[in-house]
Amino acid sequence: MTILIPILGDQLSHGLASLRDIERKNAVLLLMEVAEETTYVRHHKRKIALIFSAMRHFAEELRADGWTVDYIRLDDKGNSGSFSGEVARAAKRHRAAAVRIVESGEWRVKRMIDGWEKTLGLPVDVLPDDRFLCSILDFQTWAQSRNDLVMEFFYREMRRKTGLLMTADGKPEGGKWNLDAENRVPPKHGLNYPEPMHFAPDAITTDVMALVEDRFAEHFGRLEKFALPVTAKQAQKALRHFIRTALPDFGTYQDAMVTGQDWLYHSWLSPAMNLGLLTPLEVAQAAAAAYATGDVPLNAAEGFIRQIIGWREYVRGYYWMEMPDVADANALEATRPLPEFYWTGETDMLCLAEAVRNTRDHGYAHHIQRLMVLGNFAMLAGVRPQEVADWFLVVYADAYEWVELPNVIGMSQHADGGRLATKPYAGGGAYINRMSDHCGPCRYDVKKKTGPDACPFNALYWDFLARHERRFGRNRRMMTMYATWNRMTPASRDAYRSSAAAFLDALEPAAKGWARAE
Ligand code: FAD
Ligand code: DLZ
Ligand code: SF4
Repeated sequence: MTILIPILGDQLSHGLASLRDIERKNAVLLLMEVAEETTYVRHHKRKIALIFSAMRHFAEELRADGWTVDYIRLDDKGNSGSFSGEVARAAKRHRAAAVRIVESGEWRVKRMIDGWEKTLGLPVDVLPDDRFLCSILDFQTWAQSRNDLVMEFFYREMRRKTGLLMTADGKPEGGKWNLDAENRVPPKHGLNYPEPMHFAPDAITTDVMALVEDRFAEHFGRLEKFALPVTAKQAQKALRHFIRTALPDFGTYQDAMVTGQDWLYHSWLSPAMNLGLLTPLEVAQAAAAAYATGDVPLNAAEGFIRQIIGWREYVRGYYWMEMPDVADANALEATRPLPEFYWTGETDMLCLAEAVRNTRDHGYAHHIQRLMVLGNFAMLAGVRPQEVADWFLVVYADAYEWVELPNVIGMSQHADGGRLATKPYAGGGAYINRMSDHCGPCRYDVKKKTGPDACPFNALYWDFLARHERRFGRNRRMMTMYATWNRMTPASRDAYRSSAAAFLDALEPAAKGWARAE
């Protein structure tokens, strides 16, 4: 009796639940390169190359390990172009008696899988994805036991559950759960920024890059100098390299932005983790071990581990709890189209131009560029959150909807009405100036408040607060800002609002077709 085991492109883990407790001779593993997944949004070229290369490498490793693997390439004759089509063809080809699959990372794909029992006429066993530390059910149980969804409390539960950075008597290492007060220092001159480990493309990656250049030439992004890890072994090397060279300063400079420094002290491990080449637990454990041996300070280890066992698990739980409605959420009723410069990088605002360049070149921008530059601008400008979400899903090599959507809709656009974040992540030019070196050479003056030469973030910030005073005016965390706004003279308030309006009127909307084919 043959069991067909489809393995999706972000399930490239040897410890995957569907590969456990099964006789190899009874199983056929199916990996599928399908057109629908590459173009339902028109992903960054680097992301497609990464996924195909990692899938092809993983298939080779599985074969070497004694599994029977059926690998469908994008250009194979008869490729139906969809997961459902390929599973149906493979079920027939192998006379499968049943299908076994690990739950998908995306709602869209879950809906496809939910239909398979009926369309295939076979039993379909869907297993929980236990590469995550918190199951979908456990997150919902935690959420139902609370009035709000504050991440910090979820994170403490995860520290207790994993025992990471915990003392023998169940207390947080160093006496505090969260050491952010020691982090987020502005960049200084003379810092040495480490580079992430680069992996030269081998024959498999080179083939895939040629395929991507040929088939997806019109997609956003650059493929040159592709250097991402595409196997678990490479990803483990990248992890060790990060822990040695960058983690010690990760916490301190977590929010810094420096022109031409594309990674600073960040790990760039999200693509490997999200594909399954690294598990979150092994990454967090490696950081905790470096703290235990005295190689990294506590503020760095704690800050990094919090992102992984805290934020990463939290947004995944939030996604499955809030879908599908959250995808359409638009609490701030934002309707503006995404500006064209998100695709071209052609803007005089240097912070934004630099974030888009980074994104185009590497399929990467670090968290503060995503949140406080790209996301912040879109929210202040009132861009429709679904256009922002499409952009973020297209442009990052680590973007899968389960992690991208909560970060965009919840964290950066406040479009869920504050379910994920109690206060919008809004900031004016002063924040960007403090945390970066972008403002000095920018054509706009960050110190000017209004007028054509003033930093646009300044007027947009106050205009945003004014537009949403009914919603945020009583928010305890925003009262000081509203008190400042209300102390201004009517003439000052008008100057902010007309400066913002003039700037927004001149914004060129993005041409259609960048994110989704027309
Ligand atoms: P590091 O700074 O080295 O952090 C370590 C790890 O922590 C990351 O690799 C990631 O796995 C995890 N992490 C950190 N912050 C978050 C977070 N907010 N949510 C989930 N995991 C987190 N991350 C994605 O993996 N995919 C996305 O599509 C994505 N979209 C985002 C969109 C917006 C608007 C924002 C504000 C954040 C988004 N993030 C996303 C979260 C975060 O920005 C990236 O995980 C991080 O920049 C990846 O780079 P890194 O590996 O160098 O991270
Ligand atoms: C993002 C992506 C792309 C571009 N291509 C494929 C593919 O051809 N085959 C595949 O198995 N997965 C691909 N993926 C990932 C999926 O779109 C999807 O994000 C995950 O399977 C999560 O459900
Ligand atoms: Fe960005 Fe304003 Fe600074 Fe220019 S002045 S880099 S637009 S924050």
